[in-house]
Order: sequence, then C-alpha cells, then structure tokens
Amino acid sequence: MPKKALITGITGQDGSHLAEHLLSLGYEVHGLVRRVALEDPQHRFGRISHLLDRITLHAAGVESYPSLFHVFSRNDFDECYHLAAQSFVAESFDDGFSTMSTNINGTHYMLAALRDARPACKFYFAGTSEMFGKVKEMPQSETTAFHPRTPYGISKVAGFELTRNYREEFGMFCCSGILFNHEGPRRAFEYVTRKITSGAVRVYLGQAAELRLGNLDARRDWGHAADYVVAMHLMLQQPKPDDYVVATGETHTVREFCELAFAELGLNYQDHVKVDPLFYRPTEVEALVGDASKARSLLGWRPSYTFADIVKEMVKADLALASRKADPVGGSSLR
Ligand code: NDP
Ligand code: GDR
Repeated sequence: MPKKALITGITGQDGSHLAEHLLSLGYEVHGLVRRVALEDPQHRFGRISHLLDRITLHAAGVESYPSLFHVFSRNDFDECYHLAAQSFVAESFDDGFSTMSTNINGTHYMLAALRDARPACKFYFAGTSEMFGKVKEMPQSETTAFHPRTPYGISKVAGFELTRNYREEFGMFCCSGILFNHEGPRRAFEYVTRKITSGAVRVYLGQAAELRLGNLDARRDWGHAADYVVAMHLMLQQPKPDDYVVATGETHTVREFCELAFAELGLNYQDHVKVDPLFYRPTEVEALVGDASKARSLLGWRPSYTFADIVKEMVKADLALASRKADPVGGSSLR
C-alpha cells in the first residue's frame, strides 16, 4: 500500500516541490486548497498544473476546524505537511492580525482536527529562521533562543510551540523544521531573490531602467526549495519526532545576490539598483546563518545547490519566461 500524505499550501513554492518529491517516492499525494482556488484553477494552480492528474485536492479552510475534521475523518493520511501560511514577512507588518489568524489558528485547528480524527498521522510544521529574529548567537541552531522581530515571526513561534505541545501533551508524532530562506524559479515575485532576478531580466530586456530595493546589507542563508523539501520528508521518517534546523551554513547579503544576478546578464548592479526607503522594514532581521549539523548527522541531509547555482537558475528561468510572454516577469512594488 502506498503511503498517503496530505500537503496544506500545495499551491505554494514548497508545496509544489514537496508534491513532486513525494510522488517520486511512490506516495499517494493529497492537497488541501482554498475553495476559491478550485474555482480559478488557471490562475491558482500555476505551480502544480503539471501534477493535477496525479494528486487529489480537497477544498477546506485551515481556519475552519469543521472543514479540516471533515477531510481528516474521511481520509486515513499517514503524513501531513502543514505548509499553508501567510508567508510574506513584509505583509505581516501591514496586517499582523490576519497573519496571526492564518498562521496560529490555522496550525492550531490542523493539530486539533488531527488529534480528534487521525491521531496516528505524523505532522510537519513549517517553522522558520524568522523565529530567531534579533539573533542571540551565530550560527543559529535548534538550541538558539527565539527573539522574533515581525508579526510573521511571532506567529511562527506560536505555531512551533503548539506543535511541540501536541507532541508532549498528546504523544503525537509532531515535528517542526526550522527552515532558513529557500528559493528557486517558483518563488513568488515579491520576495527579494525573485524580485532581483525578474528585475534584472526586465532591465536587460529594456523593459525597466532600474530596480528599487530596500536594505541591501541584510544577510540571509539562502538554499534551494527542492533540497529543503527532502529534509521535511526525512524528519517524518525518523524513529522519534523532533525539530531540525535546515540551512546551508553560508550567509550572503542582498547586495551579493544583486551583484551575481546582474553579472549573469553582463550588467553591473550598481548602474541599476536604487535603494528606496519604501522597502525598508520597521524592524529588520539583519543577519541569519544556520547550523544544520543535527539534520546532517541524524537525517543524512545536505544541500546540493550552491548560492551561485540558485542565482544562475533563477535568472535563466526568468529569461526563459520573458521570451515566452510579452511582459511576463512582473515587477513588484510590494515591500
Ligand atoms: P508560499 O507563499 O509560496 O505558499 C504559501 C501557501 O499557503 C500557498 O499554497 C497558499 O495558498 C497557502 N495559504 C496562504 N494563506 C492561506 C490561507 N489563509 N488559507 C489556506 N491556505 C493559505 O510559501 P512557501 O511555499 O515559500 O513556504 C511554505 C511554508 O514554509 C510557509 O508556511 C512558510 O511560512 C514556511 N517557510 C518558508 C520558507 C521559505 O524560504 N520559502 C522558509 C521557512 C519557512 P494560495 O495559493 O491559495 O494563496
Ligand atoms: P524574508 O524574505 O523576509 O527573509 O522571508 P524576503 O525575500 O522578503 O526578504 C529577505 C531580505 O531582503 C531584504 N530586502 C527586501 N525584501 C523584499 N521582499 N523586497 C525588497 O525590495 C527588499 N530589499 C531588501 C529584506 O529586508 C530582508 O532582510 C522569507 C519568507 O519565505 C518567509 O516565509 C520565511 O520564513 C523566511 O524567508 C525564512
């Protein structure tokens, strides 16, 4: 019998990579989507359109216990990957309440519905390096104290604690991945990496003269989403549930990302990137770098993409996208 997995947030960057990975391992893959997505598949299913005939979708709201209970009571999932979240940090400053509601209540309802309907189902929570925020040490590991600096980070700390509590209080197999930034050509346009690669391509094609960004000195530990979903799956295959940092151990500035991306197109970023205070955050997470030794030794996980590989792949993909459409790569004015 193939294992049955449910992915919430299957329409997102990670959900689409995870669905591919689990299908390649022989899983029966199910996804939870908003009803509105089912009504507008052309726009909402862009990242999973190539998988639609191999997966089963269920319409449910992560903020509705009854709709989750309904799905869980009719399907005996072995594993559940809870990825659905309001994941754009800048948006969380503008609307902290809806970020908290989706990310905290959504996680709580998922856990409660699983406990009531499928307590044996293993659960993965999408934790994040944003929980470290104003970092207490370099690099950050599973033992580093949290100090979130954004409503998003706070919501994820709450989700992390709920997940740990369901493990301890109800004995459920609940794990959190503390994943550092991970990217790729499926990243949405408002995140800085995709904003840079799509923006550089627009400049290269003469569709834009400049690219406006915020803090170029912020440092992130950037990996590739295709590598990181492998770690999510490995966490749920261990004898005991636990939490793991997933990171490359390298840190780079936004400026370095710009330098490589523009250079890939034969351009100098200094001629085109303009700093705009609009894109600064009220409280910034200045520098992140993860220590993934636990994932390396217990899960046998390691990243396969280098920083340079990721930048190259994203620029190449945006260039290919631009050649398929007239003005395809968007351009984001969002913070
Ligand atoms: P995306 O933003 O690409 O995907 C988010 C997913 O969540 C989408 O499928 C979206 O559905 C769904 N979603 C958002 N709001 C709701 C809601 N109110 N109800 C139901 N579904 C909702 O994120 P990623 O794939 O990049 O990230 C996956 C998870 O991992 C998130 O929880 C994120 O916070 C976390 N994470 C991501 C990291 C990264 O670097 N990518 C690092 C660490 C953690 P729809 O398409 O309908 O909008
Ligand atoms: P982040 O990703 O906040 O780390 O969250 P993002 O790419 O949005 O920002 C990274 C860094 O770049 C700086 N920056 C800008 N960011 C954006 N979006 N737009 C700009 O114009 C810009 N200029 C500079 C930011 O200030 C920041 O320091 C991502 C998300 O995927 C989260 O869901 C996830 O939890 C974390 O990564 C780990």
